[in-house]
Amino acid sequence: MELLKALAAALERGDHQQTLEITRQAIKQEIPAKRILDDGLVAGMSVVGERFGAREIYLPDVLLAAKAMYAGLDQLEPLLEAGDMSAMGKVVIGTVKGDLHDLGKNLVGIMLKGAGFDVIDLGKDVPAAKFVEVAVQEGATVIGLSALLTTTMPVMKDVVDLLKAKGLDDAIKIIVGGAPVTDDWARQIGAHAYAYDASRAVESIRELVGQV
Ligand code: B1M
Repeated sequence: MELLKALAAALERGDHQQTLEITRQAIKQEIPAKRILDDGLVAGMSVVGERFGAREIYLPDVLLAAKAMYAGLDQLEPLLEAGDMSAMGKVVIGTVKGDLHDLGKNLVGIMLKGAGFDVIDLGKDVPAAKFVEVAVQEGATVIGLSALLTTTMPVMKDVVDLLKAKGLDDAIKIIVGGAPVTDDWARQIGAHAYAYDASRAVESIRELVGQV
């Protein structure tokens, strides 16, 4: 659809004003929020990632694209959150220590809230011990870890190991995700689940909550 292509293009240019306006237009035209997200904002950000990886654009461009993505996400958030609000359980989420990428983690949080979960978002650059400490304090049954850098993925294993050392890995389940994270990695470090994207994270977390 032309409008969503224009949205992706505005995000690629890092034009937050246009991203905001086109997102509003798309909402007005009653295009489903999930579609605006996937075919507009996320599609644009994928191109930004490829171009950054190929050194065609640089960090300031990526920062502008992230700012634009937040402008669009702000508009979509109430629609994505407008799901079934019955309490499904408590989930602690965050991006692991050393990692400042939080767009994907925030999306997971938005979708979880929409599905009726109580979400405690610890933000980004979160030390391993903090995840376990807050989950215990708050009586959460799931910890969701996000990592976007290969160098920060090992922090996920630290959280799993810490939970095991405290004998809590039956009571609290860990799900991992983020662009470089795979199902194999999740198995290798002993996490209970892996999800490729935010929608699948919600499905997996529903299953994990059922296991506790
Ligand atoms: Co950075 N960055 N970045 N970056 N950045 C990547 C990740 C990179 C792949 C780009 C590239 O080279 N092609 C590369 C990593 C290479 C690697 O490790 N192999 C990279 C790099 C190198 C860096 C810096 C080191 C650059 C530098 O300083 N020289 C630096 C590191 C800073 C740090 O963290 N310490 C850096 C910085 C940044 C910005 C701050 C500029 C910005 C982040 C802004 C922000 O998040 N607030 C940024 C961005 C935007 C990106 C790319 C372009 C886009 C990431 C993104 O937001 N995607 C990224 C390229 C890419 O991923 N292709 C890149 C959109 C988002 C919706 O998707 O986060 O993947 P994503 O989330 C998805 C799924 O992964 C999944 O669900 C979401 C979709 O539904 N998911 C989960 C995520 N978490 C989940 C958790 C779950 C389940 C699913 O369960 C709990």
